[in-house]
Amino acid sequence: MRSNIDYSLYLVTDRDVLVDTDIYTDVEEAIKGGVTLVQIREKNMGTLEFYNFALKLKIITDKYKVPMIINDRLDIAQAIGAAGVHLGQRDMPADIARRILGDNKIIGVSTETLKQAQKAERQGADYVGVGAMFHTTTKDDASAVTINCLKEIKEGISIPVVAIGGISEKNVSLLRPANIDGIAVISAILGKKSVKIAAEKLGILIKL
Ligand code: TZP
Ligand code: MG
Repeated sequence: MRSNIDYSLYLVTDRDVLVDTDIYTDVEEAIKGGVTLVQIREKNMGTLEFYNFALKLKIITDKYKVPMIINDRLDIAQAIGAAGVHLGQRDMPADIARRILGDNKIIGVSTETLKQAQKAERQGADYVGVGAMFHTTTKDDASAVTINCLKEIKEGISIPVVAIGGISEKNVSLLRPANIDGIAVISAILGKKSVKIAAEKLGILIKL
């Protein structure tokens, strides 16, 4: 359980959407552009590769004092001393993850309904991710969540709510009625030629 975490501009990694540079440069540029939290999400990496990858990225996030969260893999999070984990509905249950990781780690859970979000909160999650809000090509199995449902989730739980899925500078303002705590993006930052400028632009838009 960690409070005082800034969820406002949450970057999730995916090496497949990068334009020219490498992920290390891009994550650093994104942080310079204002990203407040980074999640390492790698679906097709063996343990050793994932461990080395996350360790290298943590040097960058530590340099800027930005918390780094690992998708799914509690063991990798523990091994590198990450700030926490992000869990899907088919990953380790949040209460078990809490028992393993202790109270000082951030635990986030992906949710699509109020029921799932309430369960995550009961199980000790620090925040929920909600989506996909808009069409996304970055995750094949993401289902659609309406702005109304996002609002209902925000009003129905007390932990922070982060929207995800297809969020870009063009549609981010549509989320405003839900009064959420942050947006999580992959392609709207990492898919852009200037990652830093993309992060800066989104950072301005979320404050409007
Ligand atoms: N979970 C729900 S949608 C999504 C994840 C990880 C992908 C978000 O990627 P993008 O590029 O910001 O749409
Ligand atoms: Mg997962």
